[in-house]
Amino acid sequence: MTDVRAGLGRQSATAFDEACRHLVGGVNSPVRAFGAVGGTPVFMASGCGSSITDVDGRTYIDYVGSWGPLVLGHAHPRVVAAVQEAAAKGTSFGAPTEAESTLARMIVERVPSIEAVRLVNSGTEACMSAIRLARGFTGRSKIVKFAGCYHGHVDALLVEAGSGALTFGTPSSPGVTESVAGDTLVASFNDADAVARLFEQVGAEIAAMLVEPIAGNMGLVLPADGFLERLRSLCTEHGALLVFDEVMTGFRVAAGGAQSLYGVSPDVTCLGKIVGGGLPLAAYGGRREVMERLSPEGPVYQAGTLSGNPIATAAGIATLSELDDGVYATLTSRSAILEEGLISAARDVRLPLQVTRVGSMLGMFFADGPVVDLDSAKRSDTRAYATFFHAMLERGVYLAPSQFECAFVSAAHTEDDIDVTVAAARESLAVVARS
Ligand code: KE4
Repeated sequence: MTDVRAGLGRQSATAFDEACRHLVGGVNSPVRAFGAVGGTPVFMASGCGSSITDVDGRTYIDYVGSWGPLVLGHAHPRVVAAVQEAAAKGTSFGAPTEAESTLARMIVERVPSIEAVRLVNSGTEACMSAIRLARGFTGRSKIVKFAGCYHGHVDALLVEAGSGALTFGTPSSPGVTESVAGDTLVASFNDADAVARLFEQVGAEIAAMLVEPIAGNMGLVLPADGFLERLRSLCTEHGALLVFDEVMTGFRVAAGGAQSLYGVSPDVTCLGKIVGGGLPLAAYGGRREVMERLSPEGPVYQAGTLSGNPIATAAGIATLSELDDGVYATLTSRSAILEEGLISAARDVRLPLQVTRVGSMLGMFFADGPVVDLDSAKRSDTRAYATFFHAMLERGVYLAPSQFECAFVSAAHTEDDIDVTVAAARESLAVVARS
């Protein structure tokens, strides 16, 4: 029987009280506050390989991995050494460095659709800049996004489907103006016909379509056969740019990202998470004809004090350097064992659990039928997920504190980690079944 830890650690509770004194909500990113699963957030103190340790000294097998960046696991020796060596030479210059060129070359070598790239500091910044670039390149204003896809806290993308046939966006957050949201059209993921209708109606005004090629922010939702190919052809036909947001999938599902798995080339790709090795670094890149519209070559402005920061580029270079075919094969095989274990455990307690997986990204929906878009994702039993989350936490397994996120397996997760996780899931699913 896995040791079931009673309740929350005392030190985490104290740390949360202290954090709430000066940090809004006690956190620096909302999902960390455990709002979706209830309870008080666990404060972490350190990580090593596949495990993470909280301020009470409790250690967990970590499937959050900082929301994706830690594909090598925590504190990988090569990444730590690279960061230490870079830091000792100075933390920032605000001037070009050779490391930025090295990382740019590594990105171009791995992602064939990218001929030129710009390094930035977050996925949000990459997506925000890609939109501006697309509008500058096409001279058009409208952006198409998909319900349930998340691209960071960009005003133009904090938009949900409005009413009415044209699905003009309405703000999904106060502070986003109607005029900004009005330039964003929202379609349903995997509904290519709805996108075709949008193009029929306002195609000449559409600058770009932005999509997570594998959606990871409504849980893990795979593109239907032909969906991405259809988006590609619609954008080509109407002169809009196809932008793949591969902040999560880039270097995660394959060296060349989702676009290499599905054989669909976007005009621009947004990257983040893994490309920075756990440090604040992201990127966007694409066809040179598009990218050269960016300042200083072109008129589309985008800048950043810490863009291409030497410490972050060192972490990114060290991380990408470790990711060879053998690592991807191991990531996939270990993740497949976990997927099968979860499916089998849910079947044994007759719980409706949909498990989705691409490479080392997994999703779990407590839902009766397949999840193909936001509406079907929302039919999941989020209370069941919350119960599962806490039961797993008590058994030493740290999952995303939200049903609408993904689990990530790292190269540091051993077969034993997977076995322990499946055993904990078997017990935790029994808890859900009894609740
Ligand atoms: P950041 O600005 O958080 O670096 O990246 C935004 C972003 C853009 N595109 C995709 C596909 C993303 O998944 C993200 C950020 N992902 C979330 C987790 N699903 C970050 C976690 C958080 O917000 O704290």
